[in-house]
Amino acid sequence: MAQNSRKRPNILMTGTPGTGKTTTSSLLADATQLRHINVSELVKEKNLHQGWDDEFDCHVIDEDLVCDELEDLMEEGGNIIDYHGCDFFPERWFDHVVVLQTDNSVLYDRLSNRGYMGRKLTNNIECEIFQVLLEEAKESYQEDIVVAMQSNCVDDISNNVATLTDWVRSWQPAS
Ligand code: DAT
Repeated sequence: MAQNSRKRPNILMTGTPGTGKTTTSSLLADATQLRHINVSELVKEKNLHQGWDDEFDCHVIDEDLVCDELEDLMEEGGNIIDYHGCDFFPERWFDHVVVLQTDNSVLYDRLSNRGYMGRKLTNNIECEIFQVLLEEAKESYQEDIVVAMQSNCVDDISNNVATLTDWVRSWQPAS
C-alpha cells in the first residue's frame, strides 16, 4: 500500500523515557481524535516480548510481533505511536516523527521520582545527553519529517500539543 493512501496521519512520538511521550500523546489524542498507542503497554497486554531483562529491568520486546500487531492499524492511519525506540518500525508507517527532549537535570528528577536508580537511571540520562533517540530517528526516517521538541515544563507540553494539533489538522492525504 502506498505510504499516503491513509486518510489520517500516523505520528511517532519518541524520546528517552521520562521526556513526556505518554503525557503529550494522550493530550494530542484528546485534541485530534487520533488513537494513542503506548507500545510498552501493548507489549505487556499482549505478551509481545521474549521475557524480562534483569539487567535493564524491562521486557525484551519482540519487534516482529509488535510490527505484526500494529500493521493493520497503521495502514488505516490516525495513530500516535508512543515508544522510546524508533529504528524497527517500517519507515512507510509515519508522516511525522517527534523526538521529545528534556534537560538532564530535569530528566534526572523525573526518573528518580519514577523510582529509577543505579544503572537504569544513568543509562537513560546518558541516552538523553548523547541525543540517542534524535540520531536514531534521523537515521531511520527522512530528515524532513523528524522534529525535535523541548519538553522541560508544563508550558512546553501545551505548546507542543498545540503545534502538533495544527499539524494534524492541516495534514492532507496526497491525491
Ligand atoms: P514518557 O512517556 O516519555 O516516559 P511521561 O509522559 O510518562 O514520559 O512523563 C514522565 C513524568 O514527567 C510524568 O510525571 C509527567 C512528567 N512530565 C512529562 N513531561 C513534562 C513536562 N514537559 N513538564 C513537566 N512535567 C512533565
